[in-house]
Amino acid sequence: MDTPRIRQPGAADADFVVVANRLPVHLDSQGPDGPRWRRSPGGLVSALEPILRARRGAWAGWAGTAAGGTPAGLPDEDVRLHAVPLDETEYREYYEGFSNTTLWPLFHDVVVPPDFDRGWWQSYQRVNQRFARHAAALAAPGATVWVQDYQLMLVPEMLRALRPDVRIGFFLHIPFPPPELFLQLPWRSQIVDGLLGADLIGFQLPGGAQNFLHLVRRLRRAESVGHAARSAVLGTVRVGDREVRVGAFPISVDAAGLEELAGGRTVRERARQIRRQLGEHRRIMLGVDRLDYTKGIDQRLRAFEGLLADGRAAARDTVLVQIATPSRERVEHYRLQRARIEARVGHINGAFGQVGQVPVHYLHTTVDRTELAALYRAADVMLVTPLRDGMNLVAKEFVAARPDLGGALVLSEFAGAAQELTRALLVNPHHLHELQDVMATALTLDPADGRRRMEELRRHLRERDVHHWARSFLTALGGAGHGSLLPDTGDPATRANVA
Ligand code: ADQ
Repeated sequence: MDTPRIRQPGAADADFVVVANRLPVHLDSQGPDGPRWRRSPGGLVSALEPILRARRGAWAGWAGTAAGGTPAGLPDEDVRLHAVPLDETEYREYYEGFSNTTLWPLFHDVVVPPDFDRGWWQSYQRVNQRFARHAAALAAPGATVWVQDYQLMLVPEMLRALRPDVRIGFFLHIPFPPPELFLQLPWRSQIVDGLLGADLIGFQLPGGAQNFLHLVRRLRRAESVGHAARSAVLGTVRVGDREVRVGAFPISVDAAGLEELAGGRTVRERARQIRRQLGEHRRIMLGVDRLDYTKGIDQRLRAFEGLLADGRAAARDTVLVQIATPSRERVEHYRLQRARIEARVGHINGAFGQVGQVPVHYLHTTVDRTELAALYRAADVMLVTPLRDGMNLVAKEFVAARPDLGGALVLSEFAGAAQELTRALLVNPHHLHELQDVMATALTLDPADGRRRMEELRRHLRERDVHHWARSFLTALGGAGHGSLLPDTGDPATRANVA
């Protein structure tokens, strides 16, 4: 799937349909024969690709191109991609507006205040309806459709109205907030009804699933909610004659793939080169994030500045490398956040650097997988300090990329990953002094202790990788009486989670 094709609407013949805001490809270049597409990196596509291939699968999503964007293309024999068009206004209102200026901050503890705008909501409804129509047109009779994330929370109900024969799963990648926050949303009942169109609603953490069940109890009759403490499924909701299952399925990374990449010669050499470039004798702290106000980049920089100020770190012996992927750049809070971060980097380097030796290396860019793996391998301390995060894959990627058992992971308690990666150095990033202390501890961690911690983290990740995640969700969605969606691979997840 290196140069994937995007197909036009065709026959309803897919047994397994993934519906996500984005297709797992991006436009590489415009050649004489039309657009060339490149596969976008990401765990979701690696996890789902084998299933898409085995089960006559299709993936429906926006292709990421501007107005009218349905790129031409022919069916791809292996993985069929199907573009859902969005125009510029819809991108602004449905994506940047309702998804990322209303839902994103509301679901992340209101780190910044969400905006509620009726026009954006109408656009969100229209676009969700379009995604539902496209999914309905792709799905074979009795197919399974897996809808992804907060941009598409109305799709399950809309799709069910169009195609009552299909089985529908929904997975939320971001946190689900406590009811008292969610209830601020003017369109709260519609969103809940939208989700309840699914047969299985998956959250990252049990806490998110419980928040949702509490909310349903408040908004609908209490007796509609039942308990089902079976494997990952934590509760059920009765909707008419249907039963909707609600559970927790923590997402993960392709641990084996990353380990292989990180253990390879190219990555090891590049990691050595990075260390040489930054100064052999210096300790390297690393941050890798989308430039998002939920990721706690500013807090991390402030904490590092404090360590430089009180002498627990100095530019000559410590360097912080912060890689920040450009993200949602037209949304106001993202612009403000970028300005704040860049001003702070400038301030720190101005105050504590000297010619040829700055304490912070800040790159506002996306790096490729090899470079990312090399950075993970070069780091002495990985800083993952979000104020709130559904899971955080960077933390898991770092662990997967350290077969040498080196490196210390500083991890926010407010990242979903903290519930599994309990042997990391856990920290409350809202508490500046604690963050400084934990960063200082990480810089001086006893190597034997560090290796023991890393060993345990890696053991967990080997069992709970992204393939385990996809299998456990799809097995739970398959449910009793419908037969499993997956062949029995011997993975315990396939056997354990049949509800
Ligand atoms: P994100 O908020 O995007 O995901 P995260 O889970 O950390 O956050 O995933 C980011 C991905 O982008 C990682 O795979 C990382 O390697 C990559 N990345 C980040 N910065 C990069 C850079 N500069 N260059 C290259 N790659 C970079 C949402 C939720 C998370 C949840 C995931 C998956 O917000 O909580 O873990 O979905 O469910």
